[in-house]
Amino acid sequence: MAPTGQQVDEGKIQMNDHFFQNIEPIQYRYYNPKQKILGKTMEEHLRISVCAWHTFCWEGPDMFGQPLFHRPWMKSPEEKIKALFEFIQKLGVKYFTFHDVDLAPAGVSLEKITDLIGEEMKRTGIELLWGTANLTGHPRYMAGAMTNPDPAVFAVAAAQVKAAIDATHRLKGHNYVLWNGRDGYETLLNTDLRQEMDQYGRFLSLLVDYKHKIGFKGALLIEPKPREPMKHQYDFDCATTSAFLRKYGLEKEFQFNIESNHATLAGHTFSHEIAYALANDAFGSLDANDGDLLLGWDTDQFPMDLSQYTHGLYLILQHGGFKTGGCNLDAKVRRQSIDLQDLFYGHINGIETLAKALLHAAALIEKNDLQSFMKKRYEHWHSGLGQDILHKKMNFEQIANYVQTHRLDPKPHSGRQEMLEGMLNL
Ligand code: XUL
Ligand code: CO
Repeated sequence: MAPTGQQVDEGKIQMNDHFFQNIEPIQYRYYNPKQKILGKTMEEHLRISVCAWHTFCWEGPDMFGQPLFHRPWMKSPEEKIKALFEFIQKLGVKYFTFHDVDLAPAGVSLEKITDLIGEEMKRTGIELLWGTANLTGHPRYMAGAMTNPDPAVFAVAAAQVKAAIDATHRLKGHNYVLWNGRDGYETLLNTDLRQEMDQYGRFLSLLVDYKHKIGFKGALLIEPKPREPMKHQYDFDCATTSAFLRKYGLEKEFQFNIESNHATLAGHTFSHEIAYALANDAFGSLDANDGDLLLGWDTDQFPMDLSQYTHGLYLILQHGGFKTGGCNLDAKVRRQSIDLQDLFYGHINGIETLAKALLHAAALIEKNDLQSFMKKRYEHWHSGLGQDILHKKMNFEQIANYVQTHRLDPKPHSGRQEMLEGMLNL
């Protein structure tokens, strides 16, 4: 059994500098992990995590250009793991996330790699926010993993996810994530939509059964994304995925991992997706990044949009904050940022944005102006007519009679959007 971060004695944490020897542990302007805000430390609120795939695995190719990041750790999984943990220690955050293939590519035993990761977790005190399986890269998944027309591909995907959740469980991961980028379709001319949705539903039920069987205590999260690489996705956004989960009776078993850039690709704001998940008791975690609204794809930039994160964290804090989830920096440097120090600038910017947004969001909660405006706006639903309607004491005819007998002629009220925007930003 691999040891994990939770058992670490903080006094025994060692720094093993190798790849980033000339970089001192980062001191931030806003991120102060031990600072208390609304009864919890910043570290406990934000639960910031660094992902293994972008910085440690991605070599920087694009549609027209070759790979150009030749990082010193890319030669072996062992070096990647070393670099990942050294980097996170320099940043001074507490969590990481990984896909099976990030650290255990084809031909490398995930079990052996899990042992190695466990040793690094023990040495550093860093914990696993979530693990996942990459079900998009391998050619066998060309026509989807669980929604593939061939049941043999479904079976291989099931075996892969079983191994990935086993590894996540051994490493005491706080969540297990599914993002199934090819489980959608390009054309209905070759796609049986009902059949594919039934397959996907079946796969998720199998995963739920297995999770309970092994006693995995973390949450199962789905990460909606509307397109890219496929044109239509079965998990387009939180609302579409909620309907899908309800159809298969799975809505109590999954929460959402909401990614800012995925929300905007779906034509929503990040706050909309967060609010929708919270309103349906399905909020789990965040993949914190920014998209470029002028480009039509998932650019995964470091989070810099302060007002978007202020609003998002304000909504989350109002609902009691993160439980098993956190803020995973699912972000990468631009292709021209070729130096190792650029990796630090990107992550530092993201962490500072989250910290500053948390401070703003907490100040908004303390001031209470936005909440009291909202409360007042709906106050009539909390007594008399409003309560009678909501609690089924009136039918359509009785409501119509009420309108007549009370000569109801409601007057419009300002929504005060500009005043509220000022409260959020100033
Ligand atoms: C893809 C994406 C993934 C998931 C994990 O757009 O965001 O990296 O976060 O599979
Ligand atoms: Co993501």
